[in-house]
Amino acid sequence: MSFFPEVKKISYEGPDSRNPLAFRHYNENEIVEGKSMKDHLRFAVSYWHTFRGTGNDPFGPGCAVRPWEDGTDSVEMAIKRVSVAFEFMEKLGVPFYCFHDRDVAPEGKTLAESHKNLDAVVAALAKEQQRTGIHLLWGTANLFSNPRYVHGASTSCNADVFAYAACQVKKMLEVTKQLGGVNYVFWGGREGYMNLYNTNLRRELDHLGRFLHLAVDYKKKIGFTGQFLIEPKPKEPTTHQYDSDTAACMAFLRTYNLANDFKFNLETNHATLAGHTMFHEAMYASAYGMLGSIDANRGDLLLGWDTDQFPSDLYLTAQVMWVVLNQGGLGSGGLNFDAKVRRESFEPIDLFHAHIGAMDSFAQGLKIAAEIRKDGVFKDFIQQRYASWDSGIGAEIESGKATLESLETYMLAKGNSNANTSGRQEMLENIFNRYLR
Ligand code: XUL
Ligand code: CO
Repeated sequence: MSFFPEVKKISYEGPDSRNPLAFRHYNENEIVEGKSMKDHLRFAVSYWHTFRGTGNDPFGPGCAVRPWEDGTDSVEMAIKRVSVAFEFMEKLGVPFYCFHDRDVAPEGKTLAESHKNLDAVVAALAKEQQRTGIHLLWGTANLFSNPRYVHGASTSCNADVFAYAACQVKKMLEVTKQLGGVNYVFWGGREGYMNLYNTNLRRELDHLGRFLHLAVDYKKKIGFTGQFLIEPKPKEPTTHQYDSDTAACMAFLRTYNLANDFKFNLETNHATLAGHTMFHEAMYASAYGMLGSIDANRGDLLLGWDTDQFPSDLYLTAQVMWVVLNQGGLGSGGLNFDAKVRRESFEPIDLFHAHIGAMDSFAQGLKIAAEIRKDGVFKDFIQQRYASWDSGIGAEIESGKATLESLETYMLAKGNSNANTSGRQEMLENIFNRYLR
């Protein structure tokens, strides 16, 4: 039985194609810098948006047309949905997917019942992974939807809630390992506060640190070798999330002695909500060897919330891929489309249009970034810009040899500093535009 009978496997037709159900840039076997596009980009579909999204918003209920849904939240429906998901992903040609425990299976009345429901659906996921060769990029636990998480999960004022959340993570670590997942994501759902009058901030952060340590310990115990990823987000649903941006998360991870066990899963719309560009967040994480994976989406710059739109901006994709190529790839990470079709795009075929466009945007961004790297324009400029640090006084400062006294002796003898040179920002922006074609 087919759920998308009108769609054949999406193929690459080249930049001149006018077929909206074809790739114009994503050619999975095309080699860029010695590696296939498929291996560079490691695209993943998000189960929650693509197979559980209904198009509901604060002003109205869901309106998405999904003919396969029977209106129940049963295990049978969940298993049928697995077939829908894998047919979609196979036709799209993505190598990976990602899910939360509660995306794939209904929550039961007790923890035991929830585990049982999940096991039943995981068996179906394993079978489909086997059949299609599609892999799990990462698993995660939904520690934010159930009303028990109203005050947070590991940062809840209620210790029982911490315990329940820990059980969900334990189970999802086992499931992710069982399905061969190559990463595990922690997004701090409601780990933050709405109001400081009722919040013991230090105690909550200590609990978050404790929670992540328990996960690291269990990961080692069961021999799960996937990479742990933390996903920063500054606000929404809480006023202030503890994992607000890359720099704040790094301070947190270092404070709680977790920096060696985590990398980042950076999401574009979270970066913009934090008042940064994704370019900044990616560069910051990469500079410290911490850029592990990406939730590839975008926000609407005129709206102040997490709109989770599909990426289509070539500046964004080229900048991100430039950072990724410069660090030698994403390792076990990938580009997960944590993105949802607009409420107005309610037909199943819109799911294809959205993913095709996003994959093409990143494939084009990859090609642009590779061209820029081939010519070495920015690299050479930056190297030249910092040349004063390569020898003489600059090298003495960097190596730790210089003291305030030695710097004074140096400058008293010299009299004044060397003249500065221009940063050439506009010229460099013009050069970047040269590659956008
Ligand atoms: C929420 C968000 C999550 C995480 C996984 O804004 O991005 O979907 O990616 O929990
Ligand atoms: Co995300």
